[in-house]
Amino acid sequence: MNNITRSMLVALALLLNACGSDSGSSDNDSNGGTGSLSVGITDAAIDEVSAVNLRVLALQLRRQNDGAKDAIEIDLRNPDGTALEFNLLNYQQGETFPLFNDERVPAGVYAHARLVLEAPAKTPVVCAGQDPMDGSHVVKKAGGEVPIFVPSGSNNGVKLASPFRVPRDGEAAVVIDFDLRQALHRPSGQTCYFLRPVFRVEAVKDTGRIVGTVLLSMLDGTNELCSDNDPETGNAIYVYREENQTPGDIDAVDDADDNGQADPVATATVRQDDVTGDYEYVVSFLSPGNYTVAFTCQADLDRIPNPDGLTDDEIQANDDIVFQDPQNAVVEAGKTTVIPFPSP
Ligand SMILES: [Ca+2]
Ligand SMILES: [Ca+2]
Ligand SMILES: [Ca+2]
Ligand SMILES: [Ca+2]
Repeated sequence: MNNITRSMLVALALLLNACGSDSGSSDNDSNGGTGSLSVGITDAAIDEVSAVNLRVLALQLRRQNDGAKDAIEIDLRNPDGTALEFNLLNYQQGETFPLFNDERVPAGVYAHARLVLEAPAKTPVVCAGQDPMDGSHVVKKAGGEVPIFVPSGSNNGVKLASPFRVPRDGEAAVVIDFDLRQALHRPSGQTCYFLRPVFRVEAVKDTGRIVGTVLLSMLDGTNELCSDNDPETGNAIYVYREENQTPGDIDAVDDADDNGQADPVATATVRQDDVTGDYEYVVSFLSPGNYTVAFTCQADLDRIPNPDGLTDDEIQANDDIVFQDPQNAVVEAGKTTVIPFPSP
């Protein structure tokens, strides 16, 4: 099958090396020295685009205890000053694009990250009139390039659920997992694709993955739980932190106000293997722990929140999509956990 419907996992691999020590007065990494950092990027999927060409200018990182200090900025532009451009869709299913390697950064625990993208339009209207080639843009399957708009309110970066440490005189490799299913959408009535900063940053050596197959009868419409009878569309695996969670959609409603439904921490597109014909998924770069994993063949009906929406419904994007066969999964560092659908 086409490889466009697969999960777009954009891993931004970041390798950090800490070095030196300027004060030596504390064993707290935040108080001196640097380390080496390397970062790669990977992603998860949407069905209607054939390329998501991000132009990245910089990565900003903030340590846990830095308070109001300026973020540490790593310039990612090419030597000629142009943005670093790559197609996120080329880095999926555990593949990563190296953003940089062995960059010297202050040692410490990093808890906040922001990717600075080239996306010049300040409003959706300006974006609609912009030449797509002037910044980050998508290429539609149906043909044509469309600019990417980054709403100002969603340009503040993300607080990391799994802060990572760059040891003094040591090194760290992290991956930025950009979940496009949760990040990229085109609100109704809009020309541009909107990009929310929905990504995770994980220390590569401390992560594991979940893989599995999905039986054809769960996704071809025969069980009447799918959005259509096309086995190529709308199929995704949603992953939730902690076991025994009630699977929920991608929305801006907290669990407690959402009938106890959890919000996914990661998603992966189910795709057909060209050789075996099996429908498969891979969720990479998960920190160790307990998870709930569920399948849906209605992912195409799952809207994502639009903070600039005109109605509460658009802002929250709370959708009642059907999940099949939620199962618990344990992830261990360096290991692969196999979760087939249906459960054995
Ligand atoms: Ca379908
Ligand atoms: Ca929710
Ligand atoms: Ca939704
Ligand atoms: Ca919900």
